[in-house]
Amino acid sequence: MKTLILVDIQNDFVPGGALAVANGDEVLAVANRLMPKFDLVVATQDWHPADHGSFASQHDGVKVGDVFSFNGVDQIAWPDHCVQNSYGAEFVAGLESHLIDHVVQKGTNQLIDSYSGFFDNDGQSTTRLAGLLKQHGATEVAVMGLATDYCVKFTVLDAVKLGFKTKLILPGCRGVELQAGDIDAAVEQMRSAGTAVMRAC
Ligand code: VGL
Ligand code: ZN
Repeated sequence: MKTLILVDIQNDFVPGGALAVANGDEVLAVANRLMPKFDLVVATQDWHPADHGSFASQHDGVKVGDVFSFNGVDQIAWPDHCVQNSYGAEFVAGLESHLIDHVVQKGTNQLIDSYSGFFDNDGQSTTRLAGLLKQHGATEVAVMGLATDYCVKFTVLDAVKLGFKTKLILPGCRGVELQAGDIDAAVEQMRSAGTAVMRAC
């Protein structure tokens, strides 16, 4: 069972979006080319309530990019993005979404962010992703999407922790790079955790 996980290929993460990742739209062609080669395609969708606690707009004195403590977890303050049922939360037009078998939404709890497709950032609650993969008998996953240094990284690290043989498809990823070097550091972290890093595909 070859499984592809597409992470957060949504309007808000591509140029023009609320949390635009530089060249984020370039992952579309890679996703479209790879989907037909996999038996199972699962896409994650960042899916926040309008008053989500990761939004700087919800906190007095907090600006976008600040790190603040949110219910005991360090949280980066983001611009409002991927609000449920908004255009920004939709998959990018041009993504061949009829080839997606399952969509897993995350970040739905107002009180905690969820970068990983598997767990919320406090590691407490799970999405249905792990169960879905097990139900399909998946033991290996390939991961690509947005953003390399946040949702892709945490999804990959959790996949490894859960025992999936995990590949990172680097040409299908683009990152936020809040600080210079964040993307390279994220790739190195994934590699040293046991992820095979594919630099071509
Ligand atoms: C993401 C920041 C906030 C991502 C989601 O998809 O990488 N980053 N929410
Ligand atoms: Zn988010």
